[in-house]
Order: sequence, then C-alpha cells, then structure tokens
Amino acid sequence: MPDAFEFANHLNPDSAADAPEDNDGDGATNVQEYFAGTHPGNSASVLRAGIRRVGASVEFSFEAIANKVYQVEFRGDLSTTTDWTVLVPNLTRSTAGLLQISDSATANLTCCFYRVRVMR
Ligand SMILES: [Ca+2]
Ligand SMILES: [Ca+2]
Repeated sequence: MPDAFEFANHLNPDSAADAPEDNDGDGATNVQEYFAGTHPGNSASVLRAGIRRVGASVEFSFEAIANKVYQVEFRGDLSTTTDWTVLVPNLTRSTAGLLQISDSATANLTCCFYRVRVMR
C-alpha cells in the first residue's frame, strides 16, 4: 500500500504486517480496502455485493466507489476446472453509488456464483 494511504488511515508505512489485517472488522483486509477504494477504518465502507432473484432474472448489486472500474463474473460451480465467465466488463460510475446488474442469462443454471472484481 502506498505510504500516503497508510498515513491517512493510521497504518504503519514501515511494516507490511498491517496489509492482511482487518482493522475495522468488516471482513476486508486493509490491502483489499486499498484496492477497492473503501475505508479501512470504517466498517460501513466495504465492497459487499447483494443478490436476489427477480422473476426469471437475477439482480446483482453493490455500492461502487467513484471512478473505480469493476467487472462482474459468474460460474456455475466452484470446482477448479471451471473458469469464471465475464458477465459485465468495465462497470464504472462518476459518483459513488449503487450499481445493479440484471442477469437473465444464468437463470437456467441450477446454481450460480457471482463475483465482482476491482479492475482499477
Ligand atoms: Ca476492513
Ligand atoms: Ca472498511
């Protein structure tokens, strides 16, 4: 993590030991919060996705940070032989707020896993 981020968030720029720590207990490590653009000292600030079925579609949503670029991916199982498939690339917002994706393509799968990746 850059020193400026560590100073601003009361972390130790002389130690890498705080990168895997979760100072605010939100389930995201300090380094994950750095890449996600969330606050490592505020448990309400975390990248967390929600999912629900709406009719024949699946609605996937998360709170986006302004100007971050996300990619939503899915797969039918978590076996190591199945790759993640890109559902929606290059998702971004100019202001922070909710991003929602409605997915009807995976509705015929008996099981589907989604993930959101922070691309930059
Ligand atoms: Ca955290
Ligand atoms: Ca946080």
